[in-house]
Amino acid sequence: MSGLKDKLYEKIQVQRPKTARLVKEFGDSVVDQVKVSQIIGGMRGIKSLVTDISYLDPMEGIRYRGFTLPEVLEKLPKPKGAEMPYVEGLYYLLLTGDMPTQKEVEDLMVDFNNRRTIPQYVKDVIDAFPSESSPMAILSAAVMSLERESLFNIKYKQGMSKMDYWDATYEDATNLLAKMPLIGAYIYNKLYHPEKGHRYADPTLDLGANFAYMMGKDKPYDDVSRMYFIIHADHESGNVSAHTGHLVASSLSDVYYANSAMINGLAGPLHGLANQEVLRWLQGLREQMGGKLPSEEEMKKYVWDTLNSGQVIPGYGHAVLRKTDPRYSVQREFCLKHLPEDDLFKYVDALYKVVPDILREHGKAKNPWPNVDAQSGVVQWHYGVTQYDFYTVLFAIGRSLGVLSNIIWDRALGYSLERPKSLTTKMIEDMVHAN
Ligand code: HAX
Repeated sequence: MSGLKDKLYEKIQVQRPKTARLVKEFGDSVVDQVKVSQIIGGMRGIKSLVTDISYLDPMEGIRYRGFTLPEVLEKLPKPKGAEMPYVEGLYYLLLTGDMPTQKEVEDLMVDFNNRRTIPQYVKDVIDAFPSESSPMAILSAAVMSLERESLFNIKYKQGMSKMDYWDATYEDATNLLAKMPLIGAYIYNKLYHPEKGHRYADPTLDLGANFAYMMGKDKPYDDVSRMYFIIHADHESGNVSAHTGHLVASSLSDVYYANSAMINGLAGPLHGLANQEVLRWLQGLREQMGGKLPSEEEMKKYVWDTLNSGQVIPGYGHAVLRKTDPRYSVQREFCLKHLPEDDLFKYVDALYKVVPDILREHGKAKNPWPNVDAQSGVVQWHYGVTQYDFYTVLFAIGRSLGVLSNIIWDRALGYSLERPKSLTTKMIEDMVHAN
């Protein structure tokens, strides 16, 4: 057992009786009421999921295990000379709630590195896709092809005890997490740089640095990758990607099925695809402007034209947040430090000055402030990842950390198969008219 797995098992033993007691002694206590607008409006805000891994406060933004993003970035151990922490350390924190020591993270890094080879058949699956395919579709299929490796499946068929589900799930999840960045880099090189070929992983490098190496990118792209994977890791459980992963896993489908489904949910333009939509939209503006920075009036006109044509402003608004997303702010600070003169960064900055007021005047969006996606494409573009179709793949690699950590805990605490109840429209009409 790695140190992380021992620690996780200790935490599971402490948590199991708490969850069991809640159900046994307080199972009938009421936590929330449901309105018709919530049922028809995508179950918005209904308190019906439980996770201890992260919590999203509408005004403050995300906390991982009680830590804000700046705290996570400051307190997690870092590789020597790096500005951003080990991604492996975040997995430790998400799973256990404890900040790991340098030694604990370095041990975990070795464990990850031992798990990260991708089998040839996965490369064959990726290579079989035509080059104009969506990288998200390829990623989902590549993860799916790995399903035959699932230890959970093998052990389940052998009659594994429910108490051990978490263990096999931990093994599957950690194997998959270690491989995700390699799969991502393989897809990138196949689609966008076939002339360069593929690099083998460097066993001396941590997850973020090895990803940068396999992408063919120099420093500080290792720090960009670490930052990117860490800030995208989790956003509590109700967002489409996290919820999809949890839902699929609730039927005891293994993590390969669940994470592939999570990737498919992330690929929608209202969710993870928004980061590439921002870049596509900004490039449209840049073309209109012949490359020059628009004046405030020109910027306002472009925003209004988008709204008046019935489209949303990508990268703005949020289902839960009601202030600027701290994931946006973390990246903005990175940009101010490393690329203040970047052309696109100036566009994003100029947008920040006009969009919130316009959205308020437009009067629809409940949150006029930018979300994570408004800023993330700019950082990638600056370091030469200009193929914006790929950005959601990067998001998916990060999001896998949170989704898979949650699934391990779902199994440890024996969370049930999800099965909400549906009604017909007529039934709802009858209910409201009867009141
Ligand atoms: N531009 C224009 N209109 C917007 C808007 C925006 N950025 N954000 C919300 N609205 C509109 C909605 O479309 C909705 O209009 P209708 O009443 O006509 O349907 C209205 O304002 C109320 O929406 P809301 O309650 O404020 O927001 P929702 O919870 O329904 O949706 C979204 C949240 C993130 C989907 C929404 O704000 C949006 O479409 N934003 C742009 C796309 C985007 O940036 N998505 C990424 C979000 C972060 C994320 O999950 N990343 O993965």
